[in-house]
Amino acid sequence: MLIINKVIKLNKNRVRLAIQKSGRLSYDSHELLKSCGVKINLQKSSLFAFAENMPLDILLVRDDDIPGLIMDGVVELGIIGSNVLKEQSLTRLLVKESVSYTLLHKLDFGVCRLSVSVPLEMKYSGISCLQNLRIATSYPNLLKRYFDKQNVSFKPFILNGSVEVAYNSGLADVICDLVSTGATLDANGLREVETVYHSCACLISQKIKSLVPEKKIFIKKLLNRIKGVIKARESKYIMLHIEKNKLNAVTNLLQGAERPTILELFGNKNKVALHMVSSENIFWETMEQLKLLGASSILVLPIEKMME
Ligand code: PRT
Ligand code: ZN
Repeated sequence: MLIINKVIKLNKNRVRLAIQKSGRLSYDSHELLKSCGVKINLQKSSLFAFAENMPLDILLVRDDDIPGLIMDGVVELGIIGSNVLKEQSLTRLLVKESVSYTLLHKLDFGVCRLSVSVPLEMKYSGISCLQNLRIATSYPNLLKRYFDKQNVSFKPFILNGSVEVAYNSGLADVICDLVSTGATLDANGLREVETVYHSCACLISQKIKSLVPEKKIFIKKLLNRIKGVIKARESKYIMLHIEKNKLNAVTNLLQGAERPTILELFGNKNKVALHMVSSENIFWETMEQLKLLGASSILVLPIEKMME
């Protein structure tokens, strides 16, 4: 904390961004910043880093600390899983602490769901099967909100890690934990029955109104770059040759960010070249359908940057 305070004092005029130091969100957070042109200079302490080319300081912390750092006004920006953000917001409301932040943008990583999972052998016909059971979780508030809505009561058993082993070790009847591929549940003989919350990483800030104009301007610029990076990652540039009378069929198949560009082909009056930015990823199935329509020379290229 001493070092954090020192950084904050030294860089009062710079925007401070908190990201996870090491964990599932760290790599993607660093990559996102790099793609936005932020040149990060990692300090020896590795508790903070600064951008060489922008007024931005980066604090590397545990993910659980990020909502508090934002809401208590220590940093202006944070990248955090919405599961942690929501859970901590509910805790703060319970103890009558203020909950204040602005959600700037949902990010395209850290995607997971908070689910209730039961043993494979358990017969399950609906949430009432969970009435009064002991549920192991690190997210008691999100779980309670979900159960309250359905008028079902349960006994929370709070664990801060290794929730998936709670059933096999006899600590709980069922569990409520984050799931992404489902492999951990499989390995522990459990299956998902209720999705309590859908989560992804988010860029949040202090209440945007409370920031000084210079910081607001910088945050807006960074946000536009982040939006551009995410949009580019979701989009593809497509080029193909097609007969003129098949153009409508082709454009119906491709979700375009904008209208396609059509170019005449040299020495062939019936065919054209079509260039377009697709706002969706192009899968092999789509390429096969294009081929069936008579398209040839189909190229799908990644887009590095995009600005609308
Ligand atoms: O040390 P620090 O406190 O910073 O990190 P942490 O250990 O608390 O969190 P970490 O790094 O494990 O996760 C950070 C964030 O990543 C979470 O808060 C989520 O927003 C997001 N995330 C995305 C996940 C997962 N996917 C995920 N699968 N967090 C955890 N898991 C775990 C889950 O708890 C279970 O143990 O992975 C296992 C299940 O994965 P599958 O693929 O087998 O289903
Ligand atoms: Zn954590």
